[in-house]
Amino acid sequence: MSKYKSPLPHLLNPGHSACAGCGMIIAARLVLEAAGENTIAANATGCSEVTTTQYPMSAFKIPWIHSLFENPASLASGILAALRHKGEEGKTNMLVLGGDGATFDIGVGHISGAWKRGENFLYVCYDNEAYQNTGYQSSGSTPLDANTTTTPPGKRSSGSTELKKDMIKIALAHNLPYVATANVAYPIDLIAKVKKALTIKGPKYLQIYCPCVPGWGIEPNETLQVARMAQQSGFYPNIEYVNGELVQVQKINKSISVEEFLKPQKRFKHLFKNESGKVEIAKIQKIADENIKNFGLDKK
Ligand SMILES: Cc1ncc(C[n+]2csc(CCOP(=O)(O)OP(=O)(O)O)c2C)c(N)n1
Ligand SMILES: [Mg+2]
Repeated sequence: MSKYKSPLPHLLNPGHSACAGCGMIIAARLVLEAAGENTIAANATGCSEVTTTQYPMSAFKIPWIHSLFENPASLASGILAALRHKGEEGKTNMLVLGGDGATFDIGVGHISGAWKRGENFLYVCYDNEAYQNTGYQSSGSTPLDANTTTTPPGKRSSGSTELKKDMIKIALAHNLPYVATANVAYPIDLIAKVKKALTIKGPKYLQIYCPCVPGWGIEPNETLQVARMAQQSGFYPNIEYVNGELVQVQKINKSISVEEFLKPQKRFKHLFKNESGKVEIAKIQKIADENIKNFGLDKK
C-alpha cells in the first residue's frame, strides 16, 4: 500500500459505490480537494450522484445538492442568488458537477442560459463519453465508431456514426473567461486548473477525460493508462483558454498512434476485425492529427 499522503483535504469519503478504477470518482475527488472545504456542489443525475449519495448517506464532506439530470446549472444560479441575498457573494466556491450526457445534451439549454447571465460558478463535466449510469447509451460526447448499447456495430455501421460534439467550442462561443480540458491521468495539471479557475470571477468550464471501466470495456487497472494514451495520441488534447485565448497546451511527450489507444478498449474491438475497421481507424487518426496540428501538440 502506498505511503503517499495527499497534502490536500479529503472531501469525498471512501464507501461510495463507484466501480473499481472509475475515472469519474478520481476526477471528483481531485476537483473537491482542489476546491477545498469552502465549496458548495450542485450535482446532475448520473454516476457521480448515484454512486456517492445512496439515501440516507453521502460521501461528500461539503454541502452538496442533487438536482434533475438537466438543471444543476440553474440550481447553482439559485444558490448564488441566495448567497448574494445574504451578503455572502464571492465568499464560497460554487461547483457544478455533471456527466457528458447532462452537459453536452440534456442540460445544455440551462448551462447556456447560466453562462449567458455570467453566473459565478465552475462547471465541471466529467466526460466518460456516454450515458454510462443507465447502461452505456451514446451521448453527444460519444466518439466516432464507439460501440455503445444504442450504437452497436453491425452490417450497416461500425459503432457510432456521429462525431463527438465540440463542447469546448460551445463554451468558447459564450465568451467564458475560463475554458479548459483536463485528464485524470494528469492530476497535478487537473488540480492546478481547478484552483486557477476558482480565482476567476464569472462562469468557468472544465471538461475532464474520465475512462469508464464497464462502458469502455477496460480493466480497472487500465484507467489511467488509457486516459494517458488519449493525450499521447492527440485524441483528447489537454488545453486551456483564458478570456478566449489559448494559453496552455500539454505537448505530447511520447507520441503514439490512435490504434494503440483504441486497442485495449472493447468499445472499439470491432475495428480490429476486418479491412473496413482499418478505414475507420484511419478516420479517427485523422481527427487526432488535426488536433495535433490545430493545437500545436507536437513537441518538435
Ligand atoms: C430527464 C431525464 N431523462 C433521463 C434520465 C435517466 N438518466 C439518469 S442518469 C442518465 C445518464 C447520465 O449520463 P451522463 O450525464 O453522461 O453521466 P454518467 O452516467 O455517464 O456518469 C440518464 C439517461 C433522467 N434521470 N432524467
Ligand atoms: Mg457520461
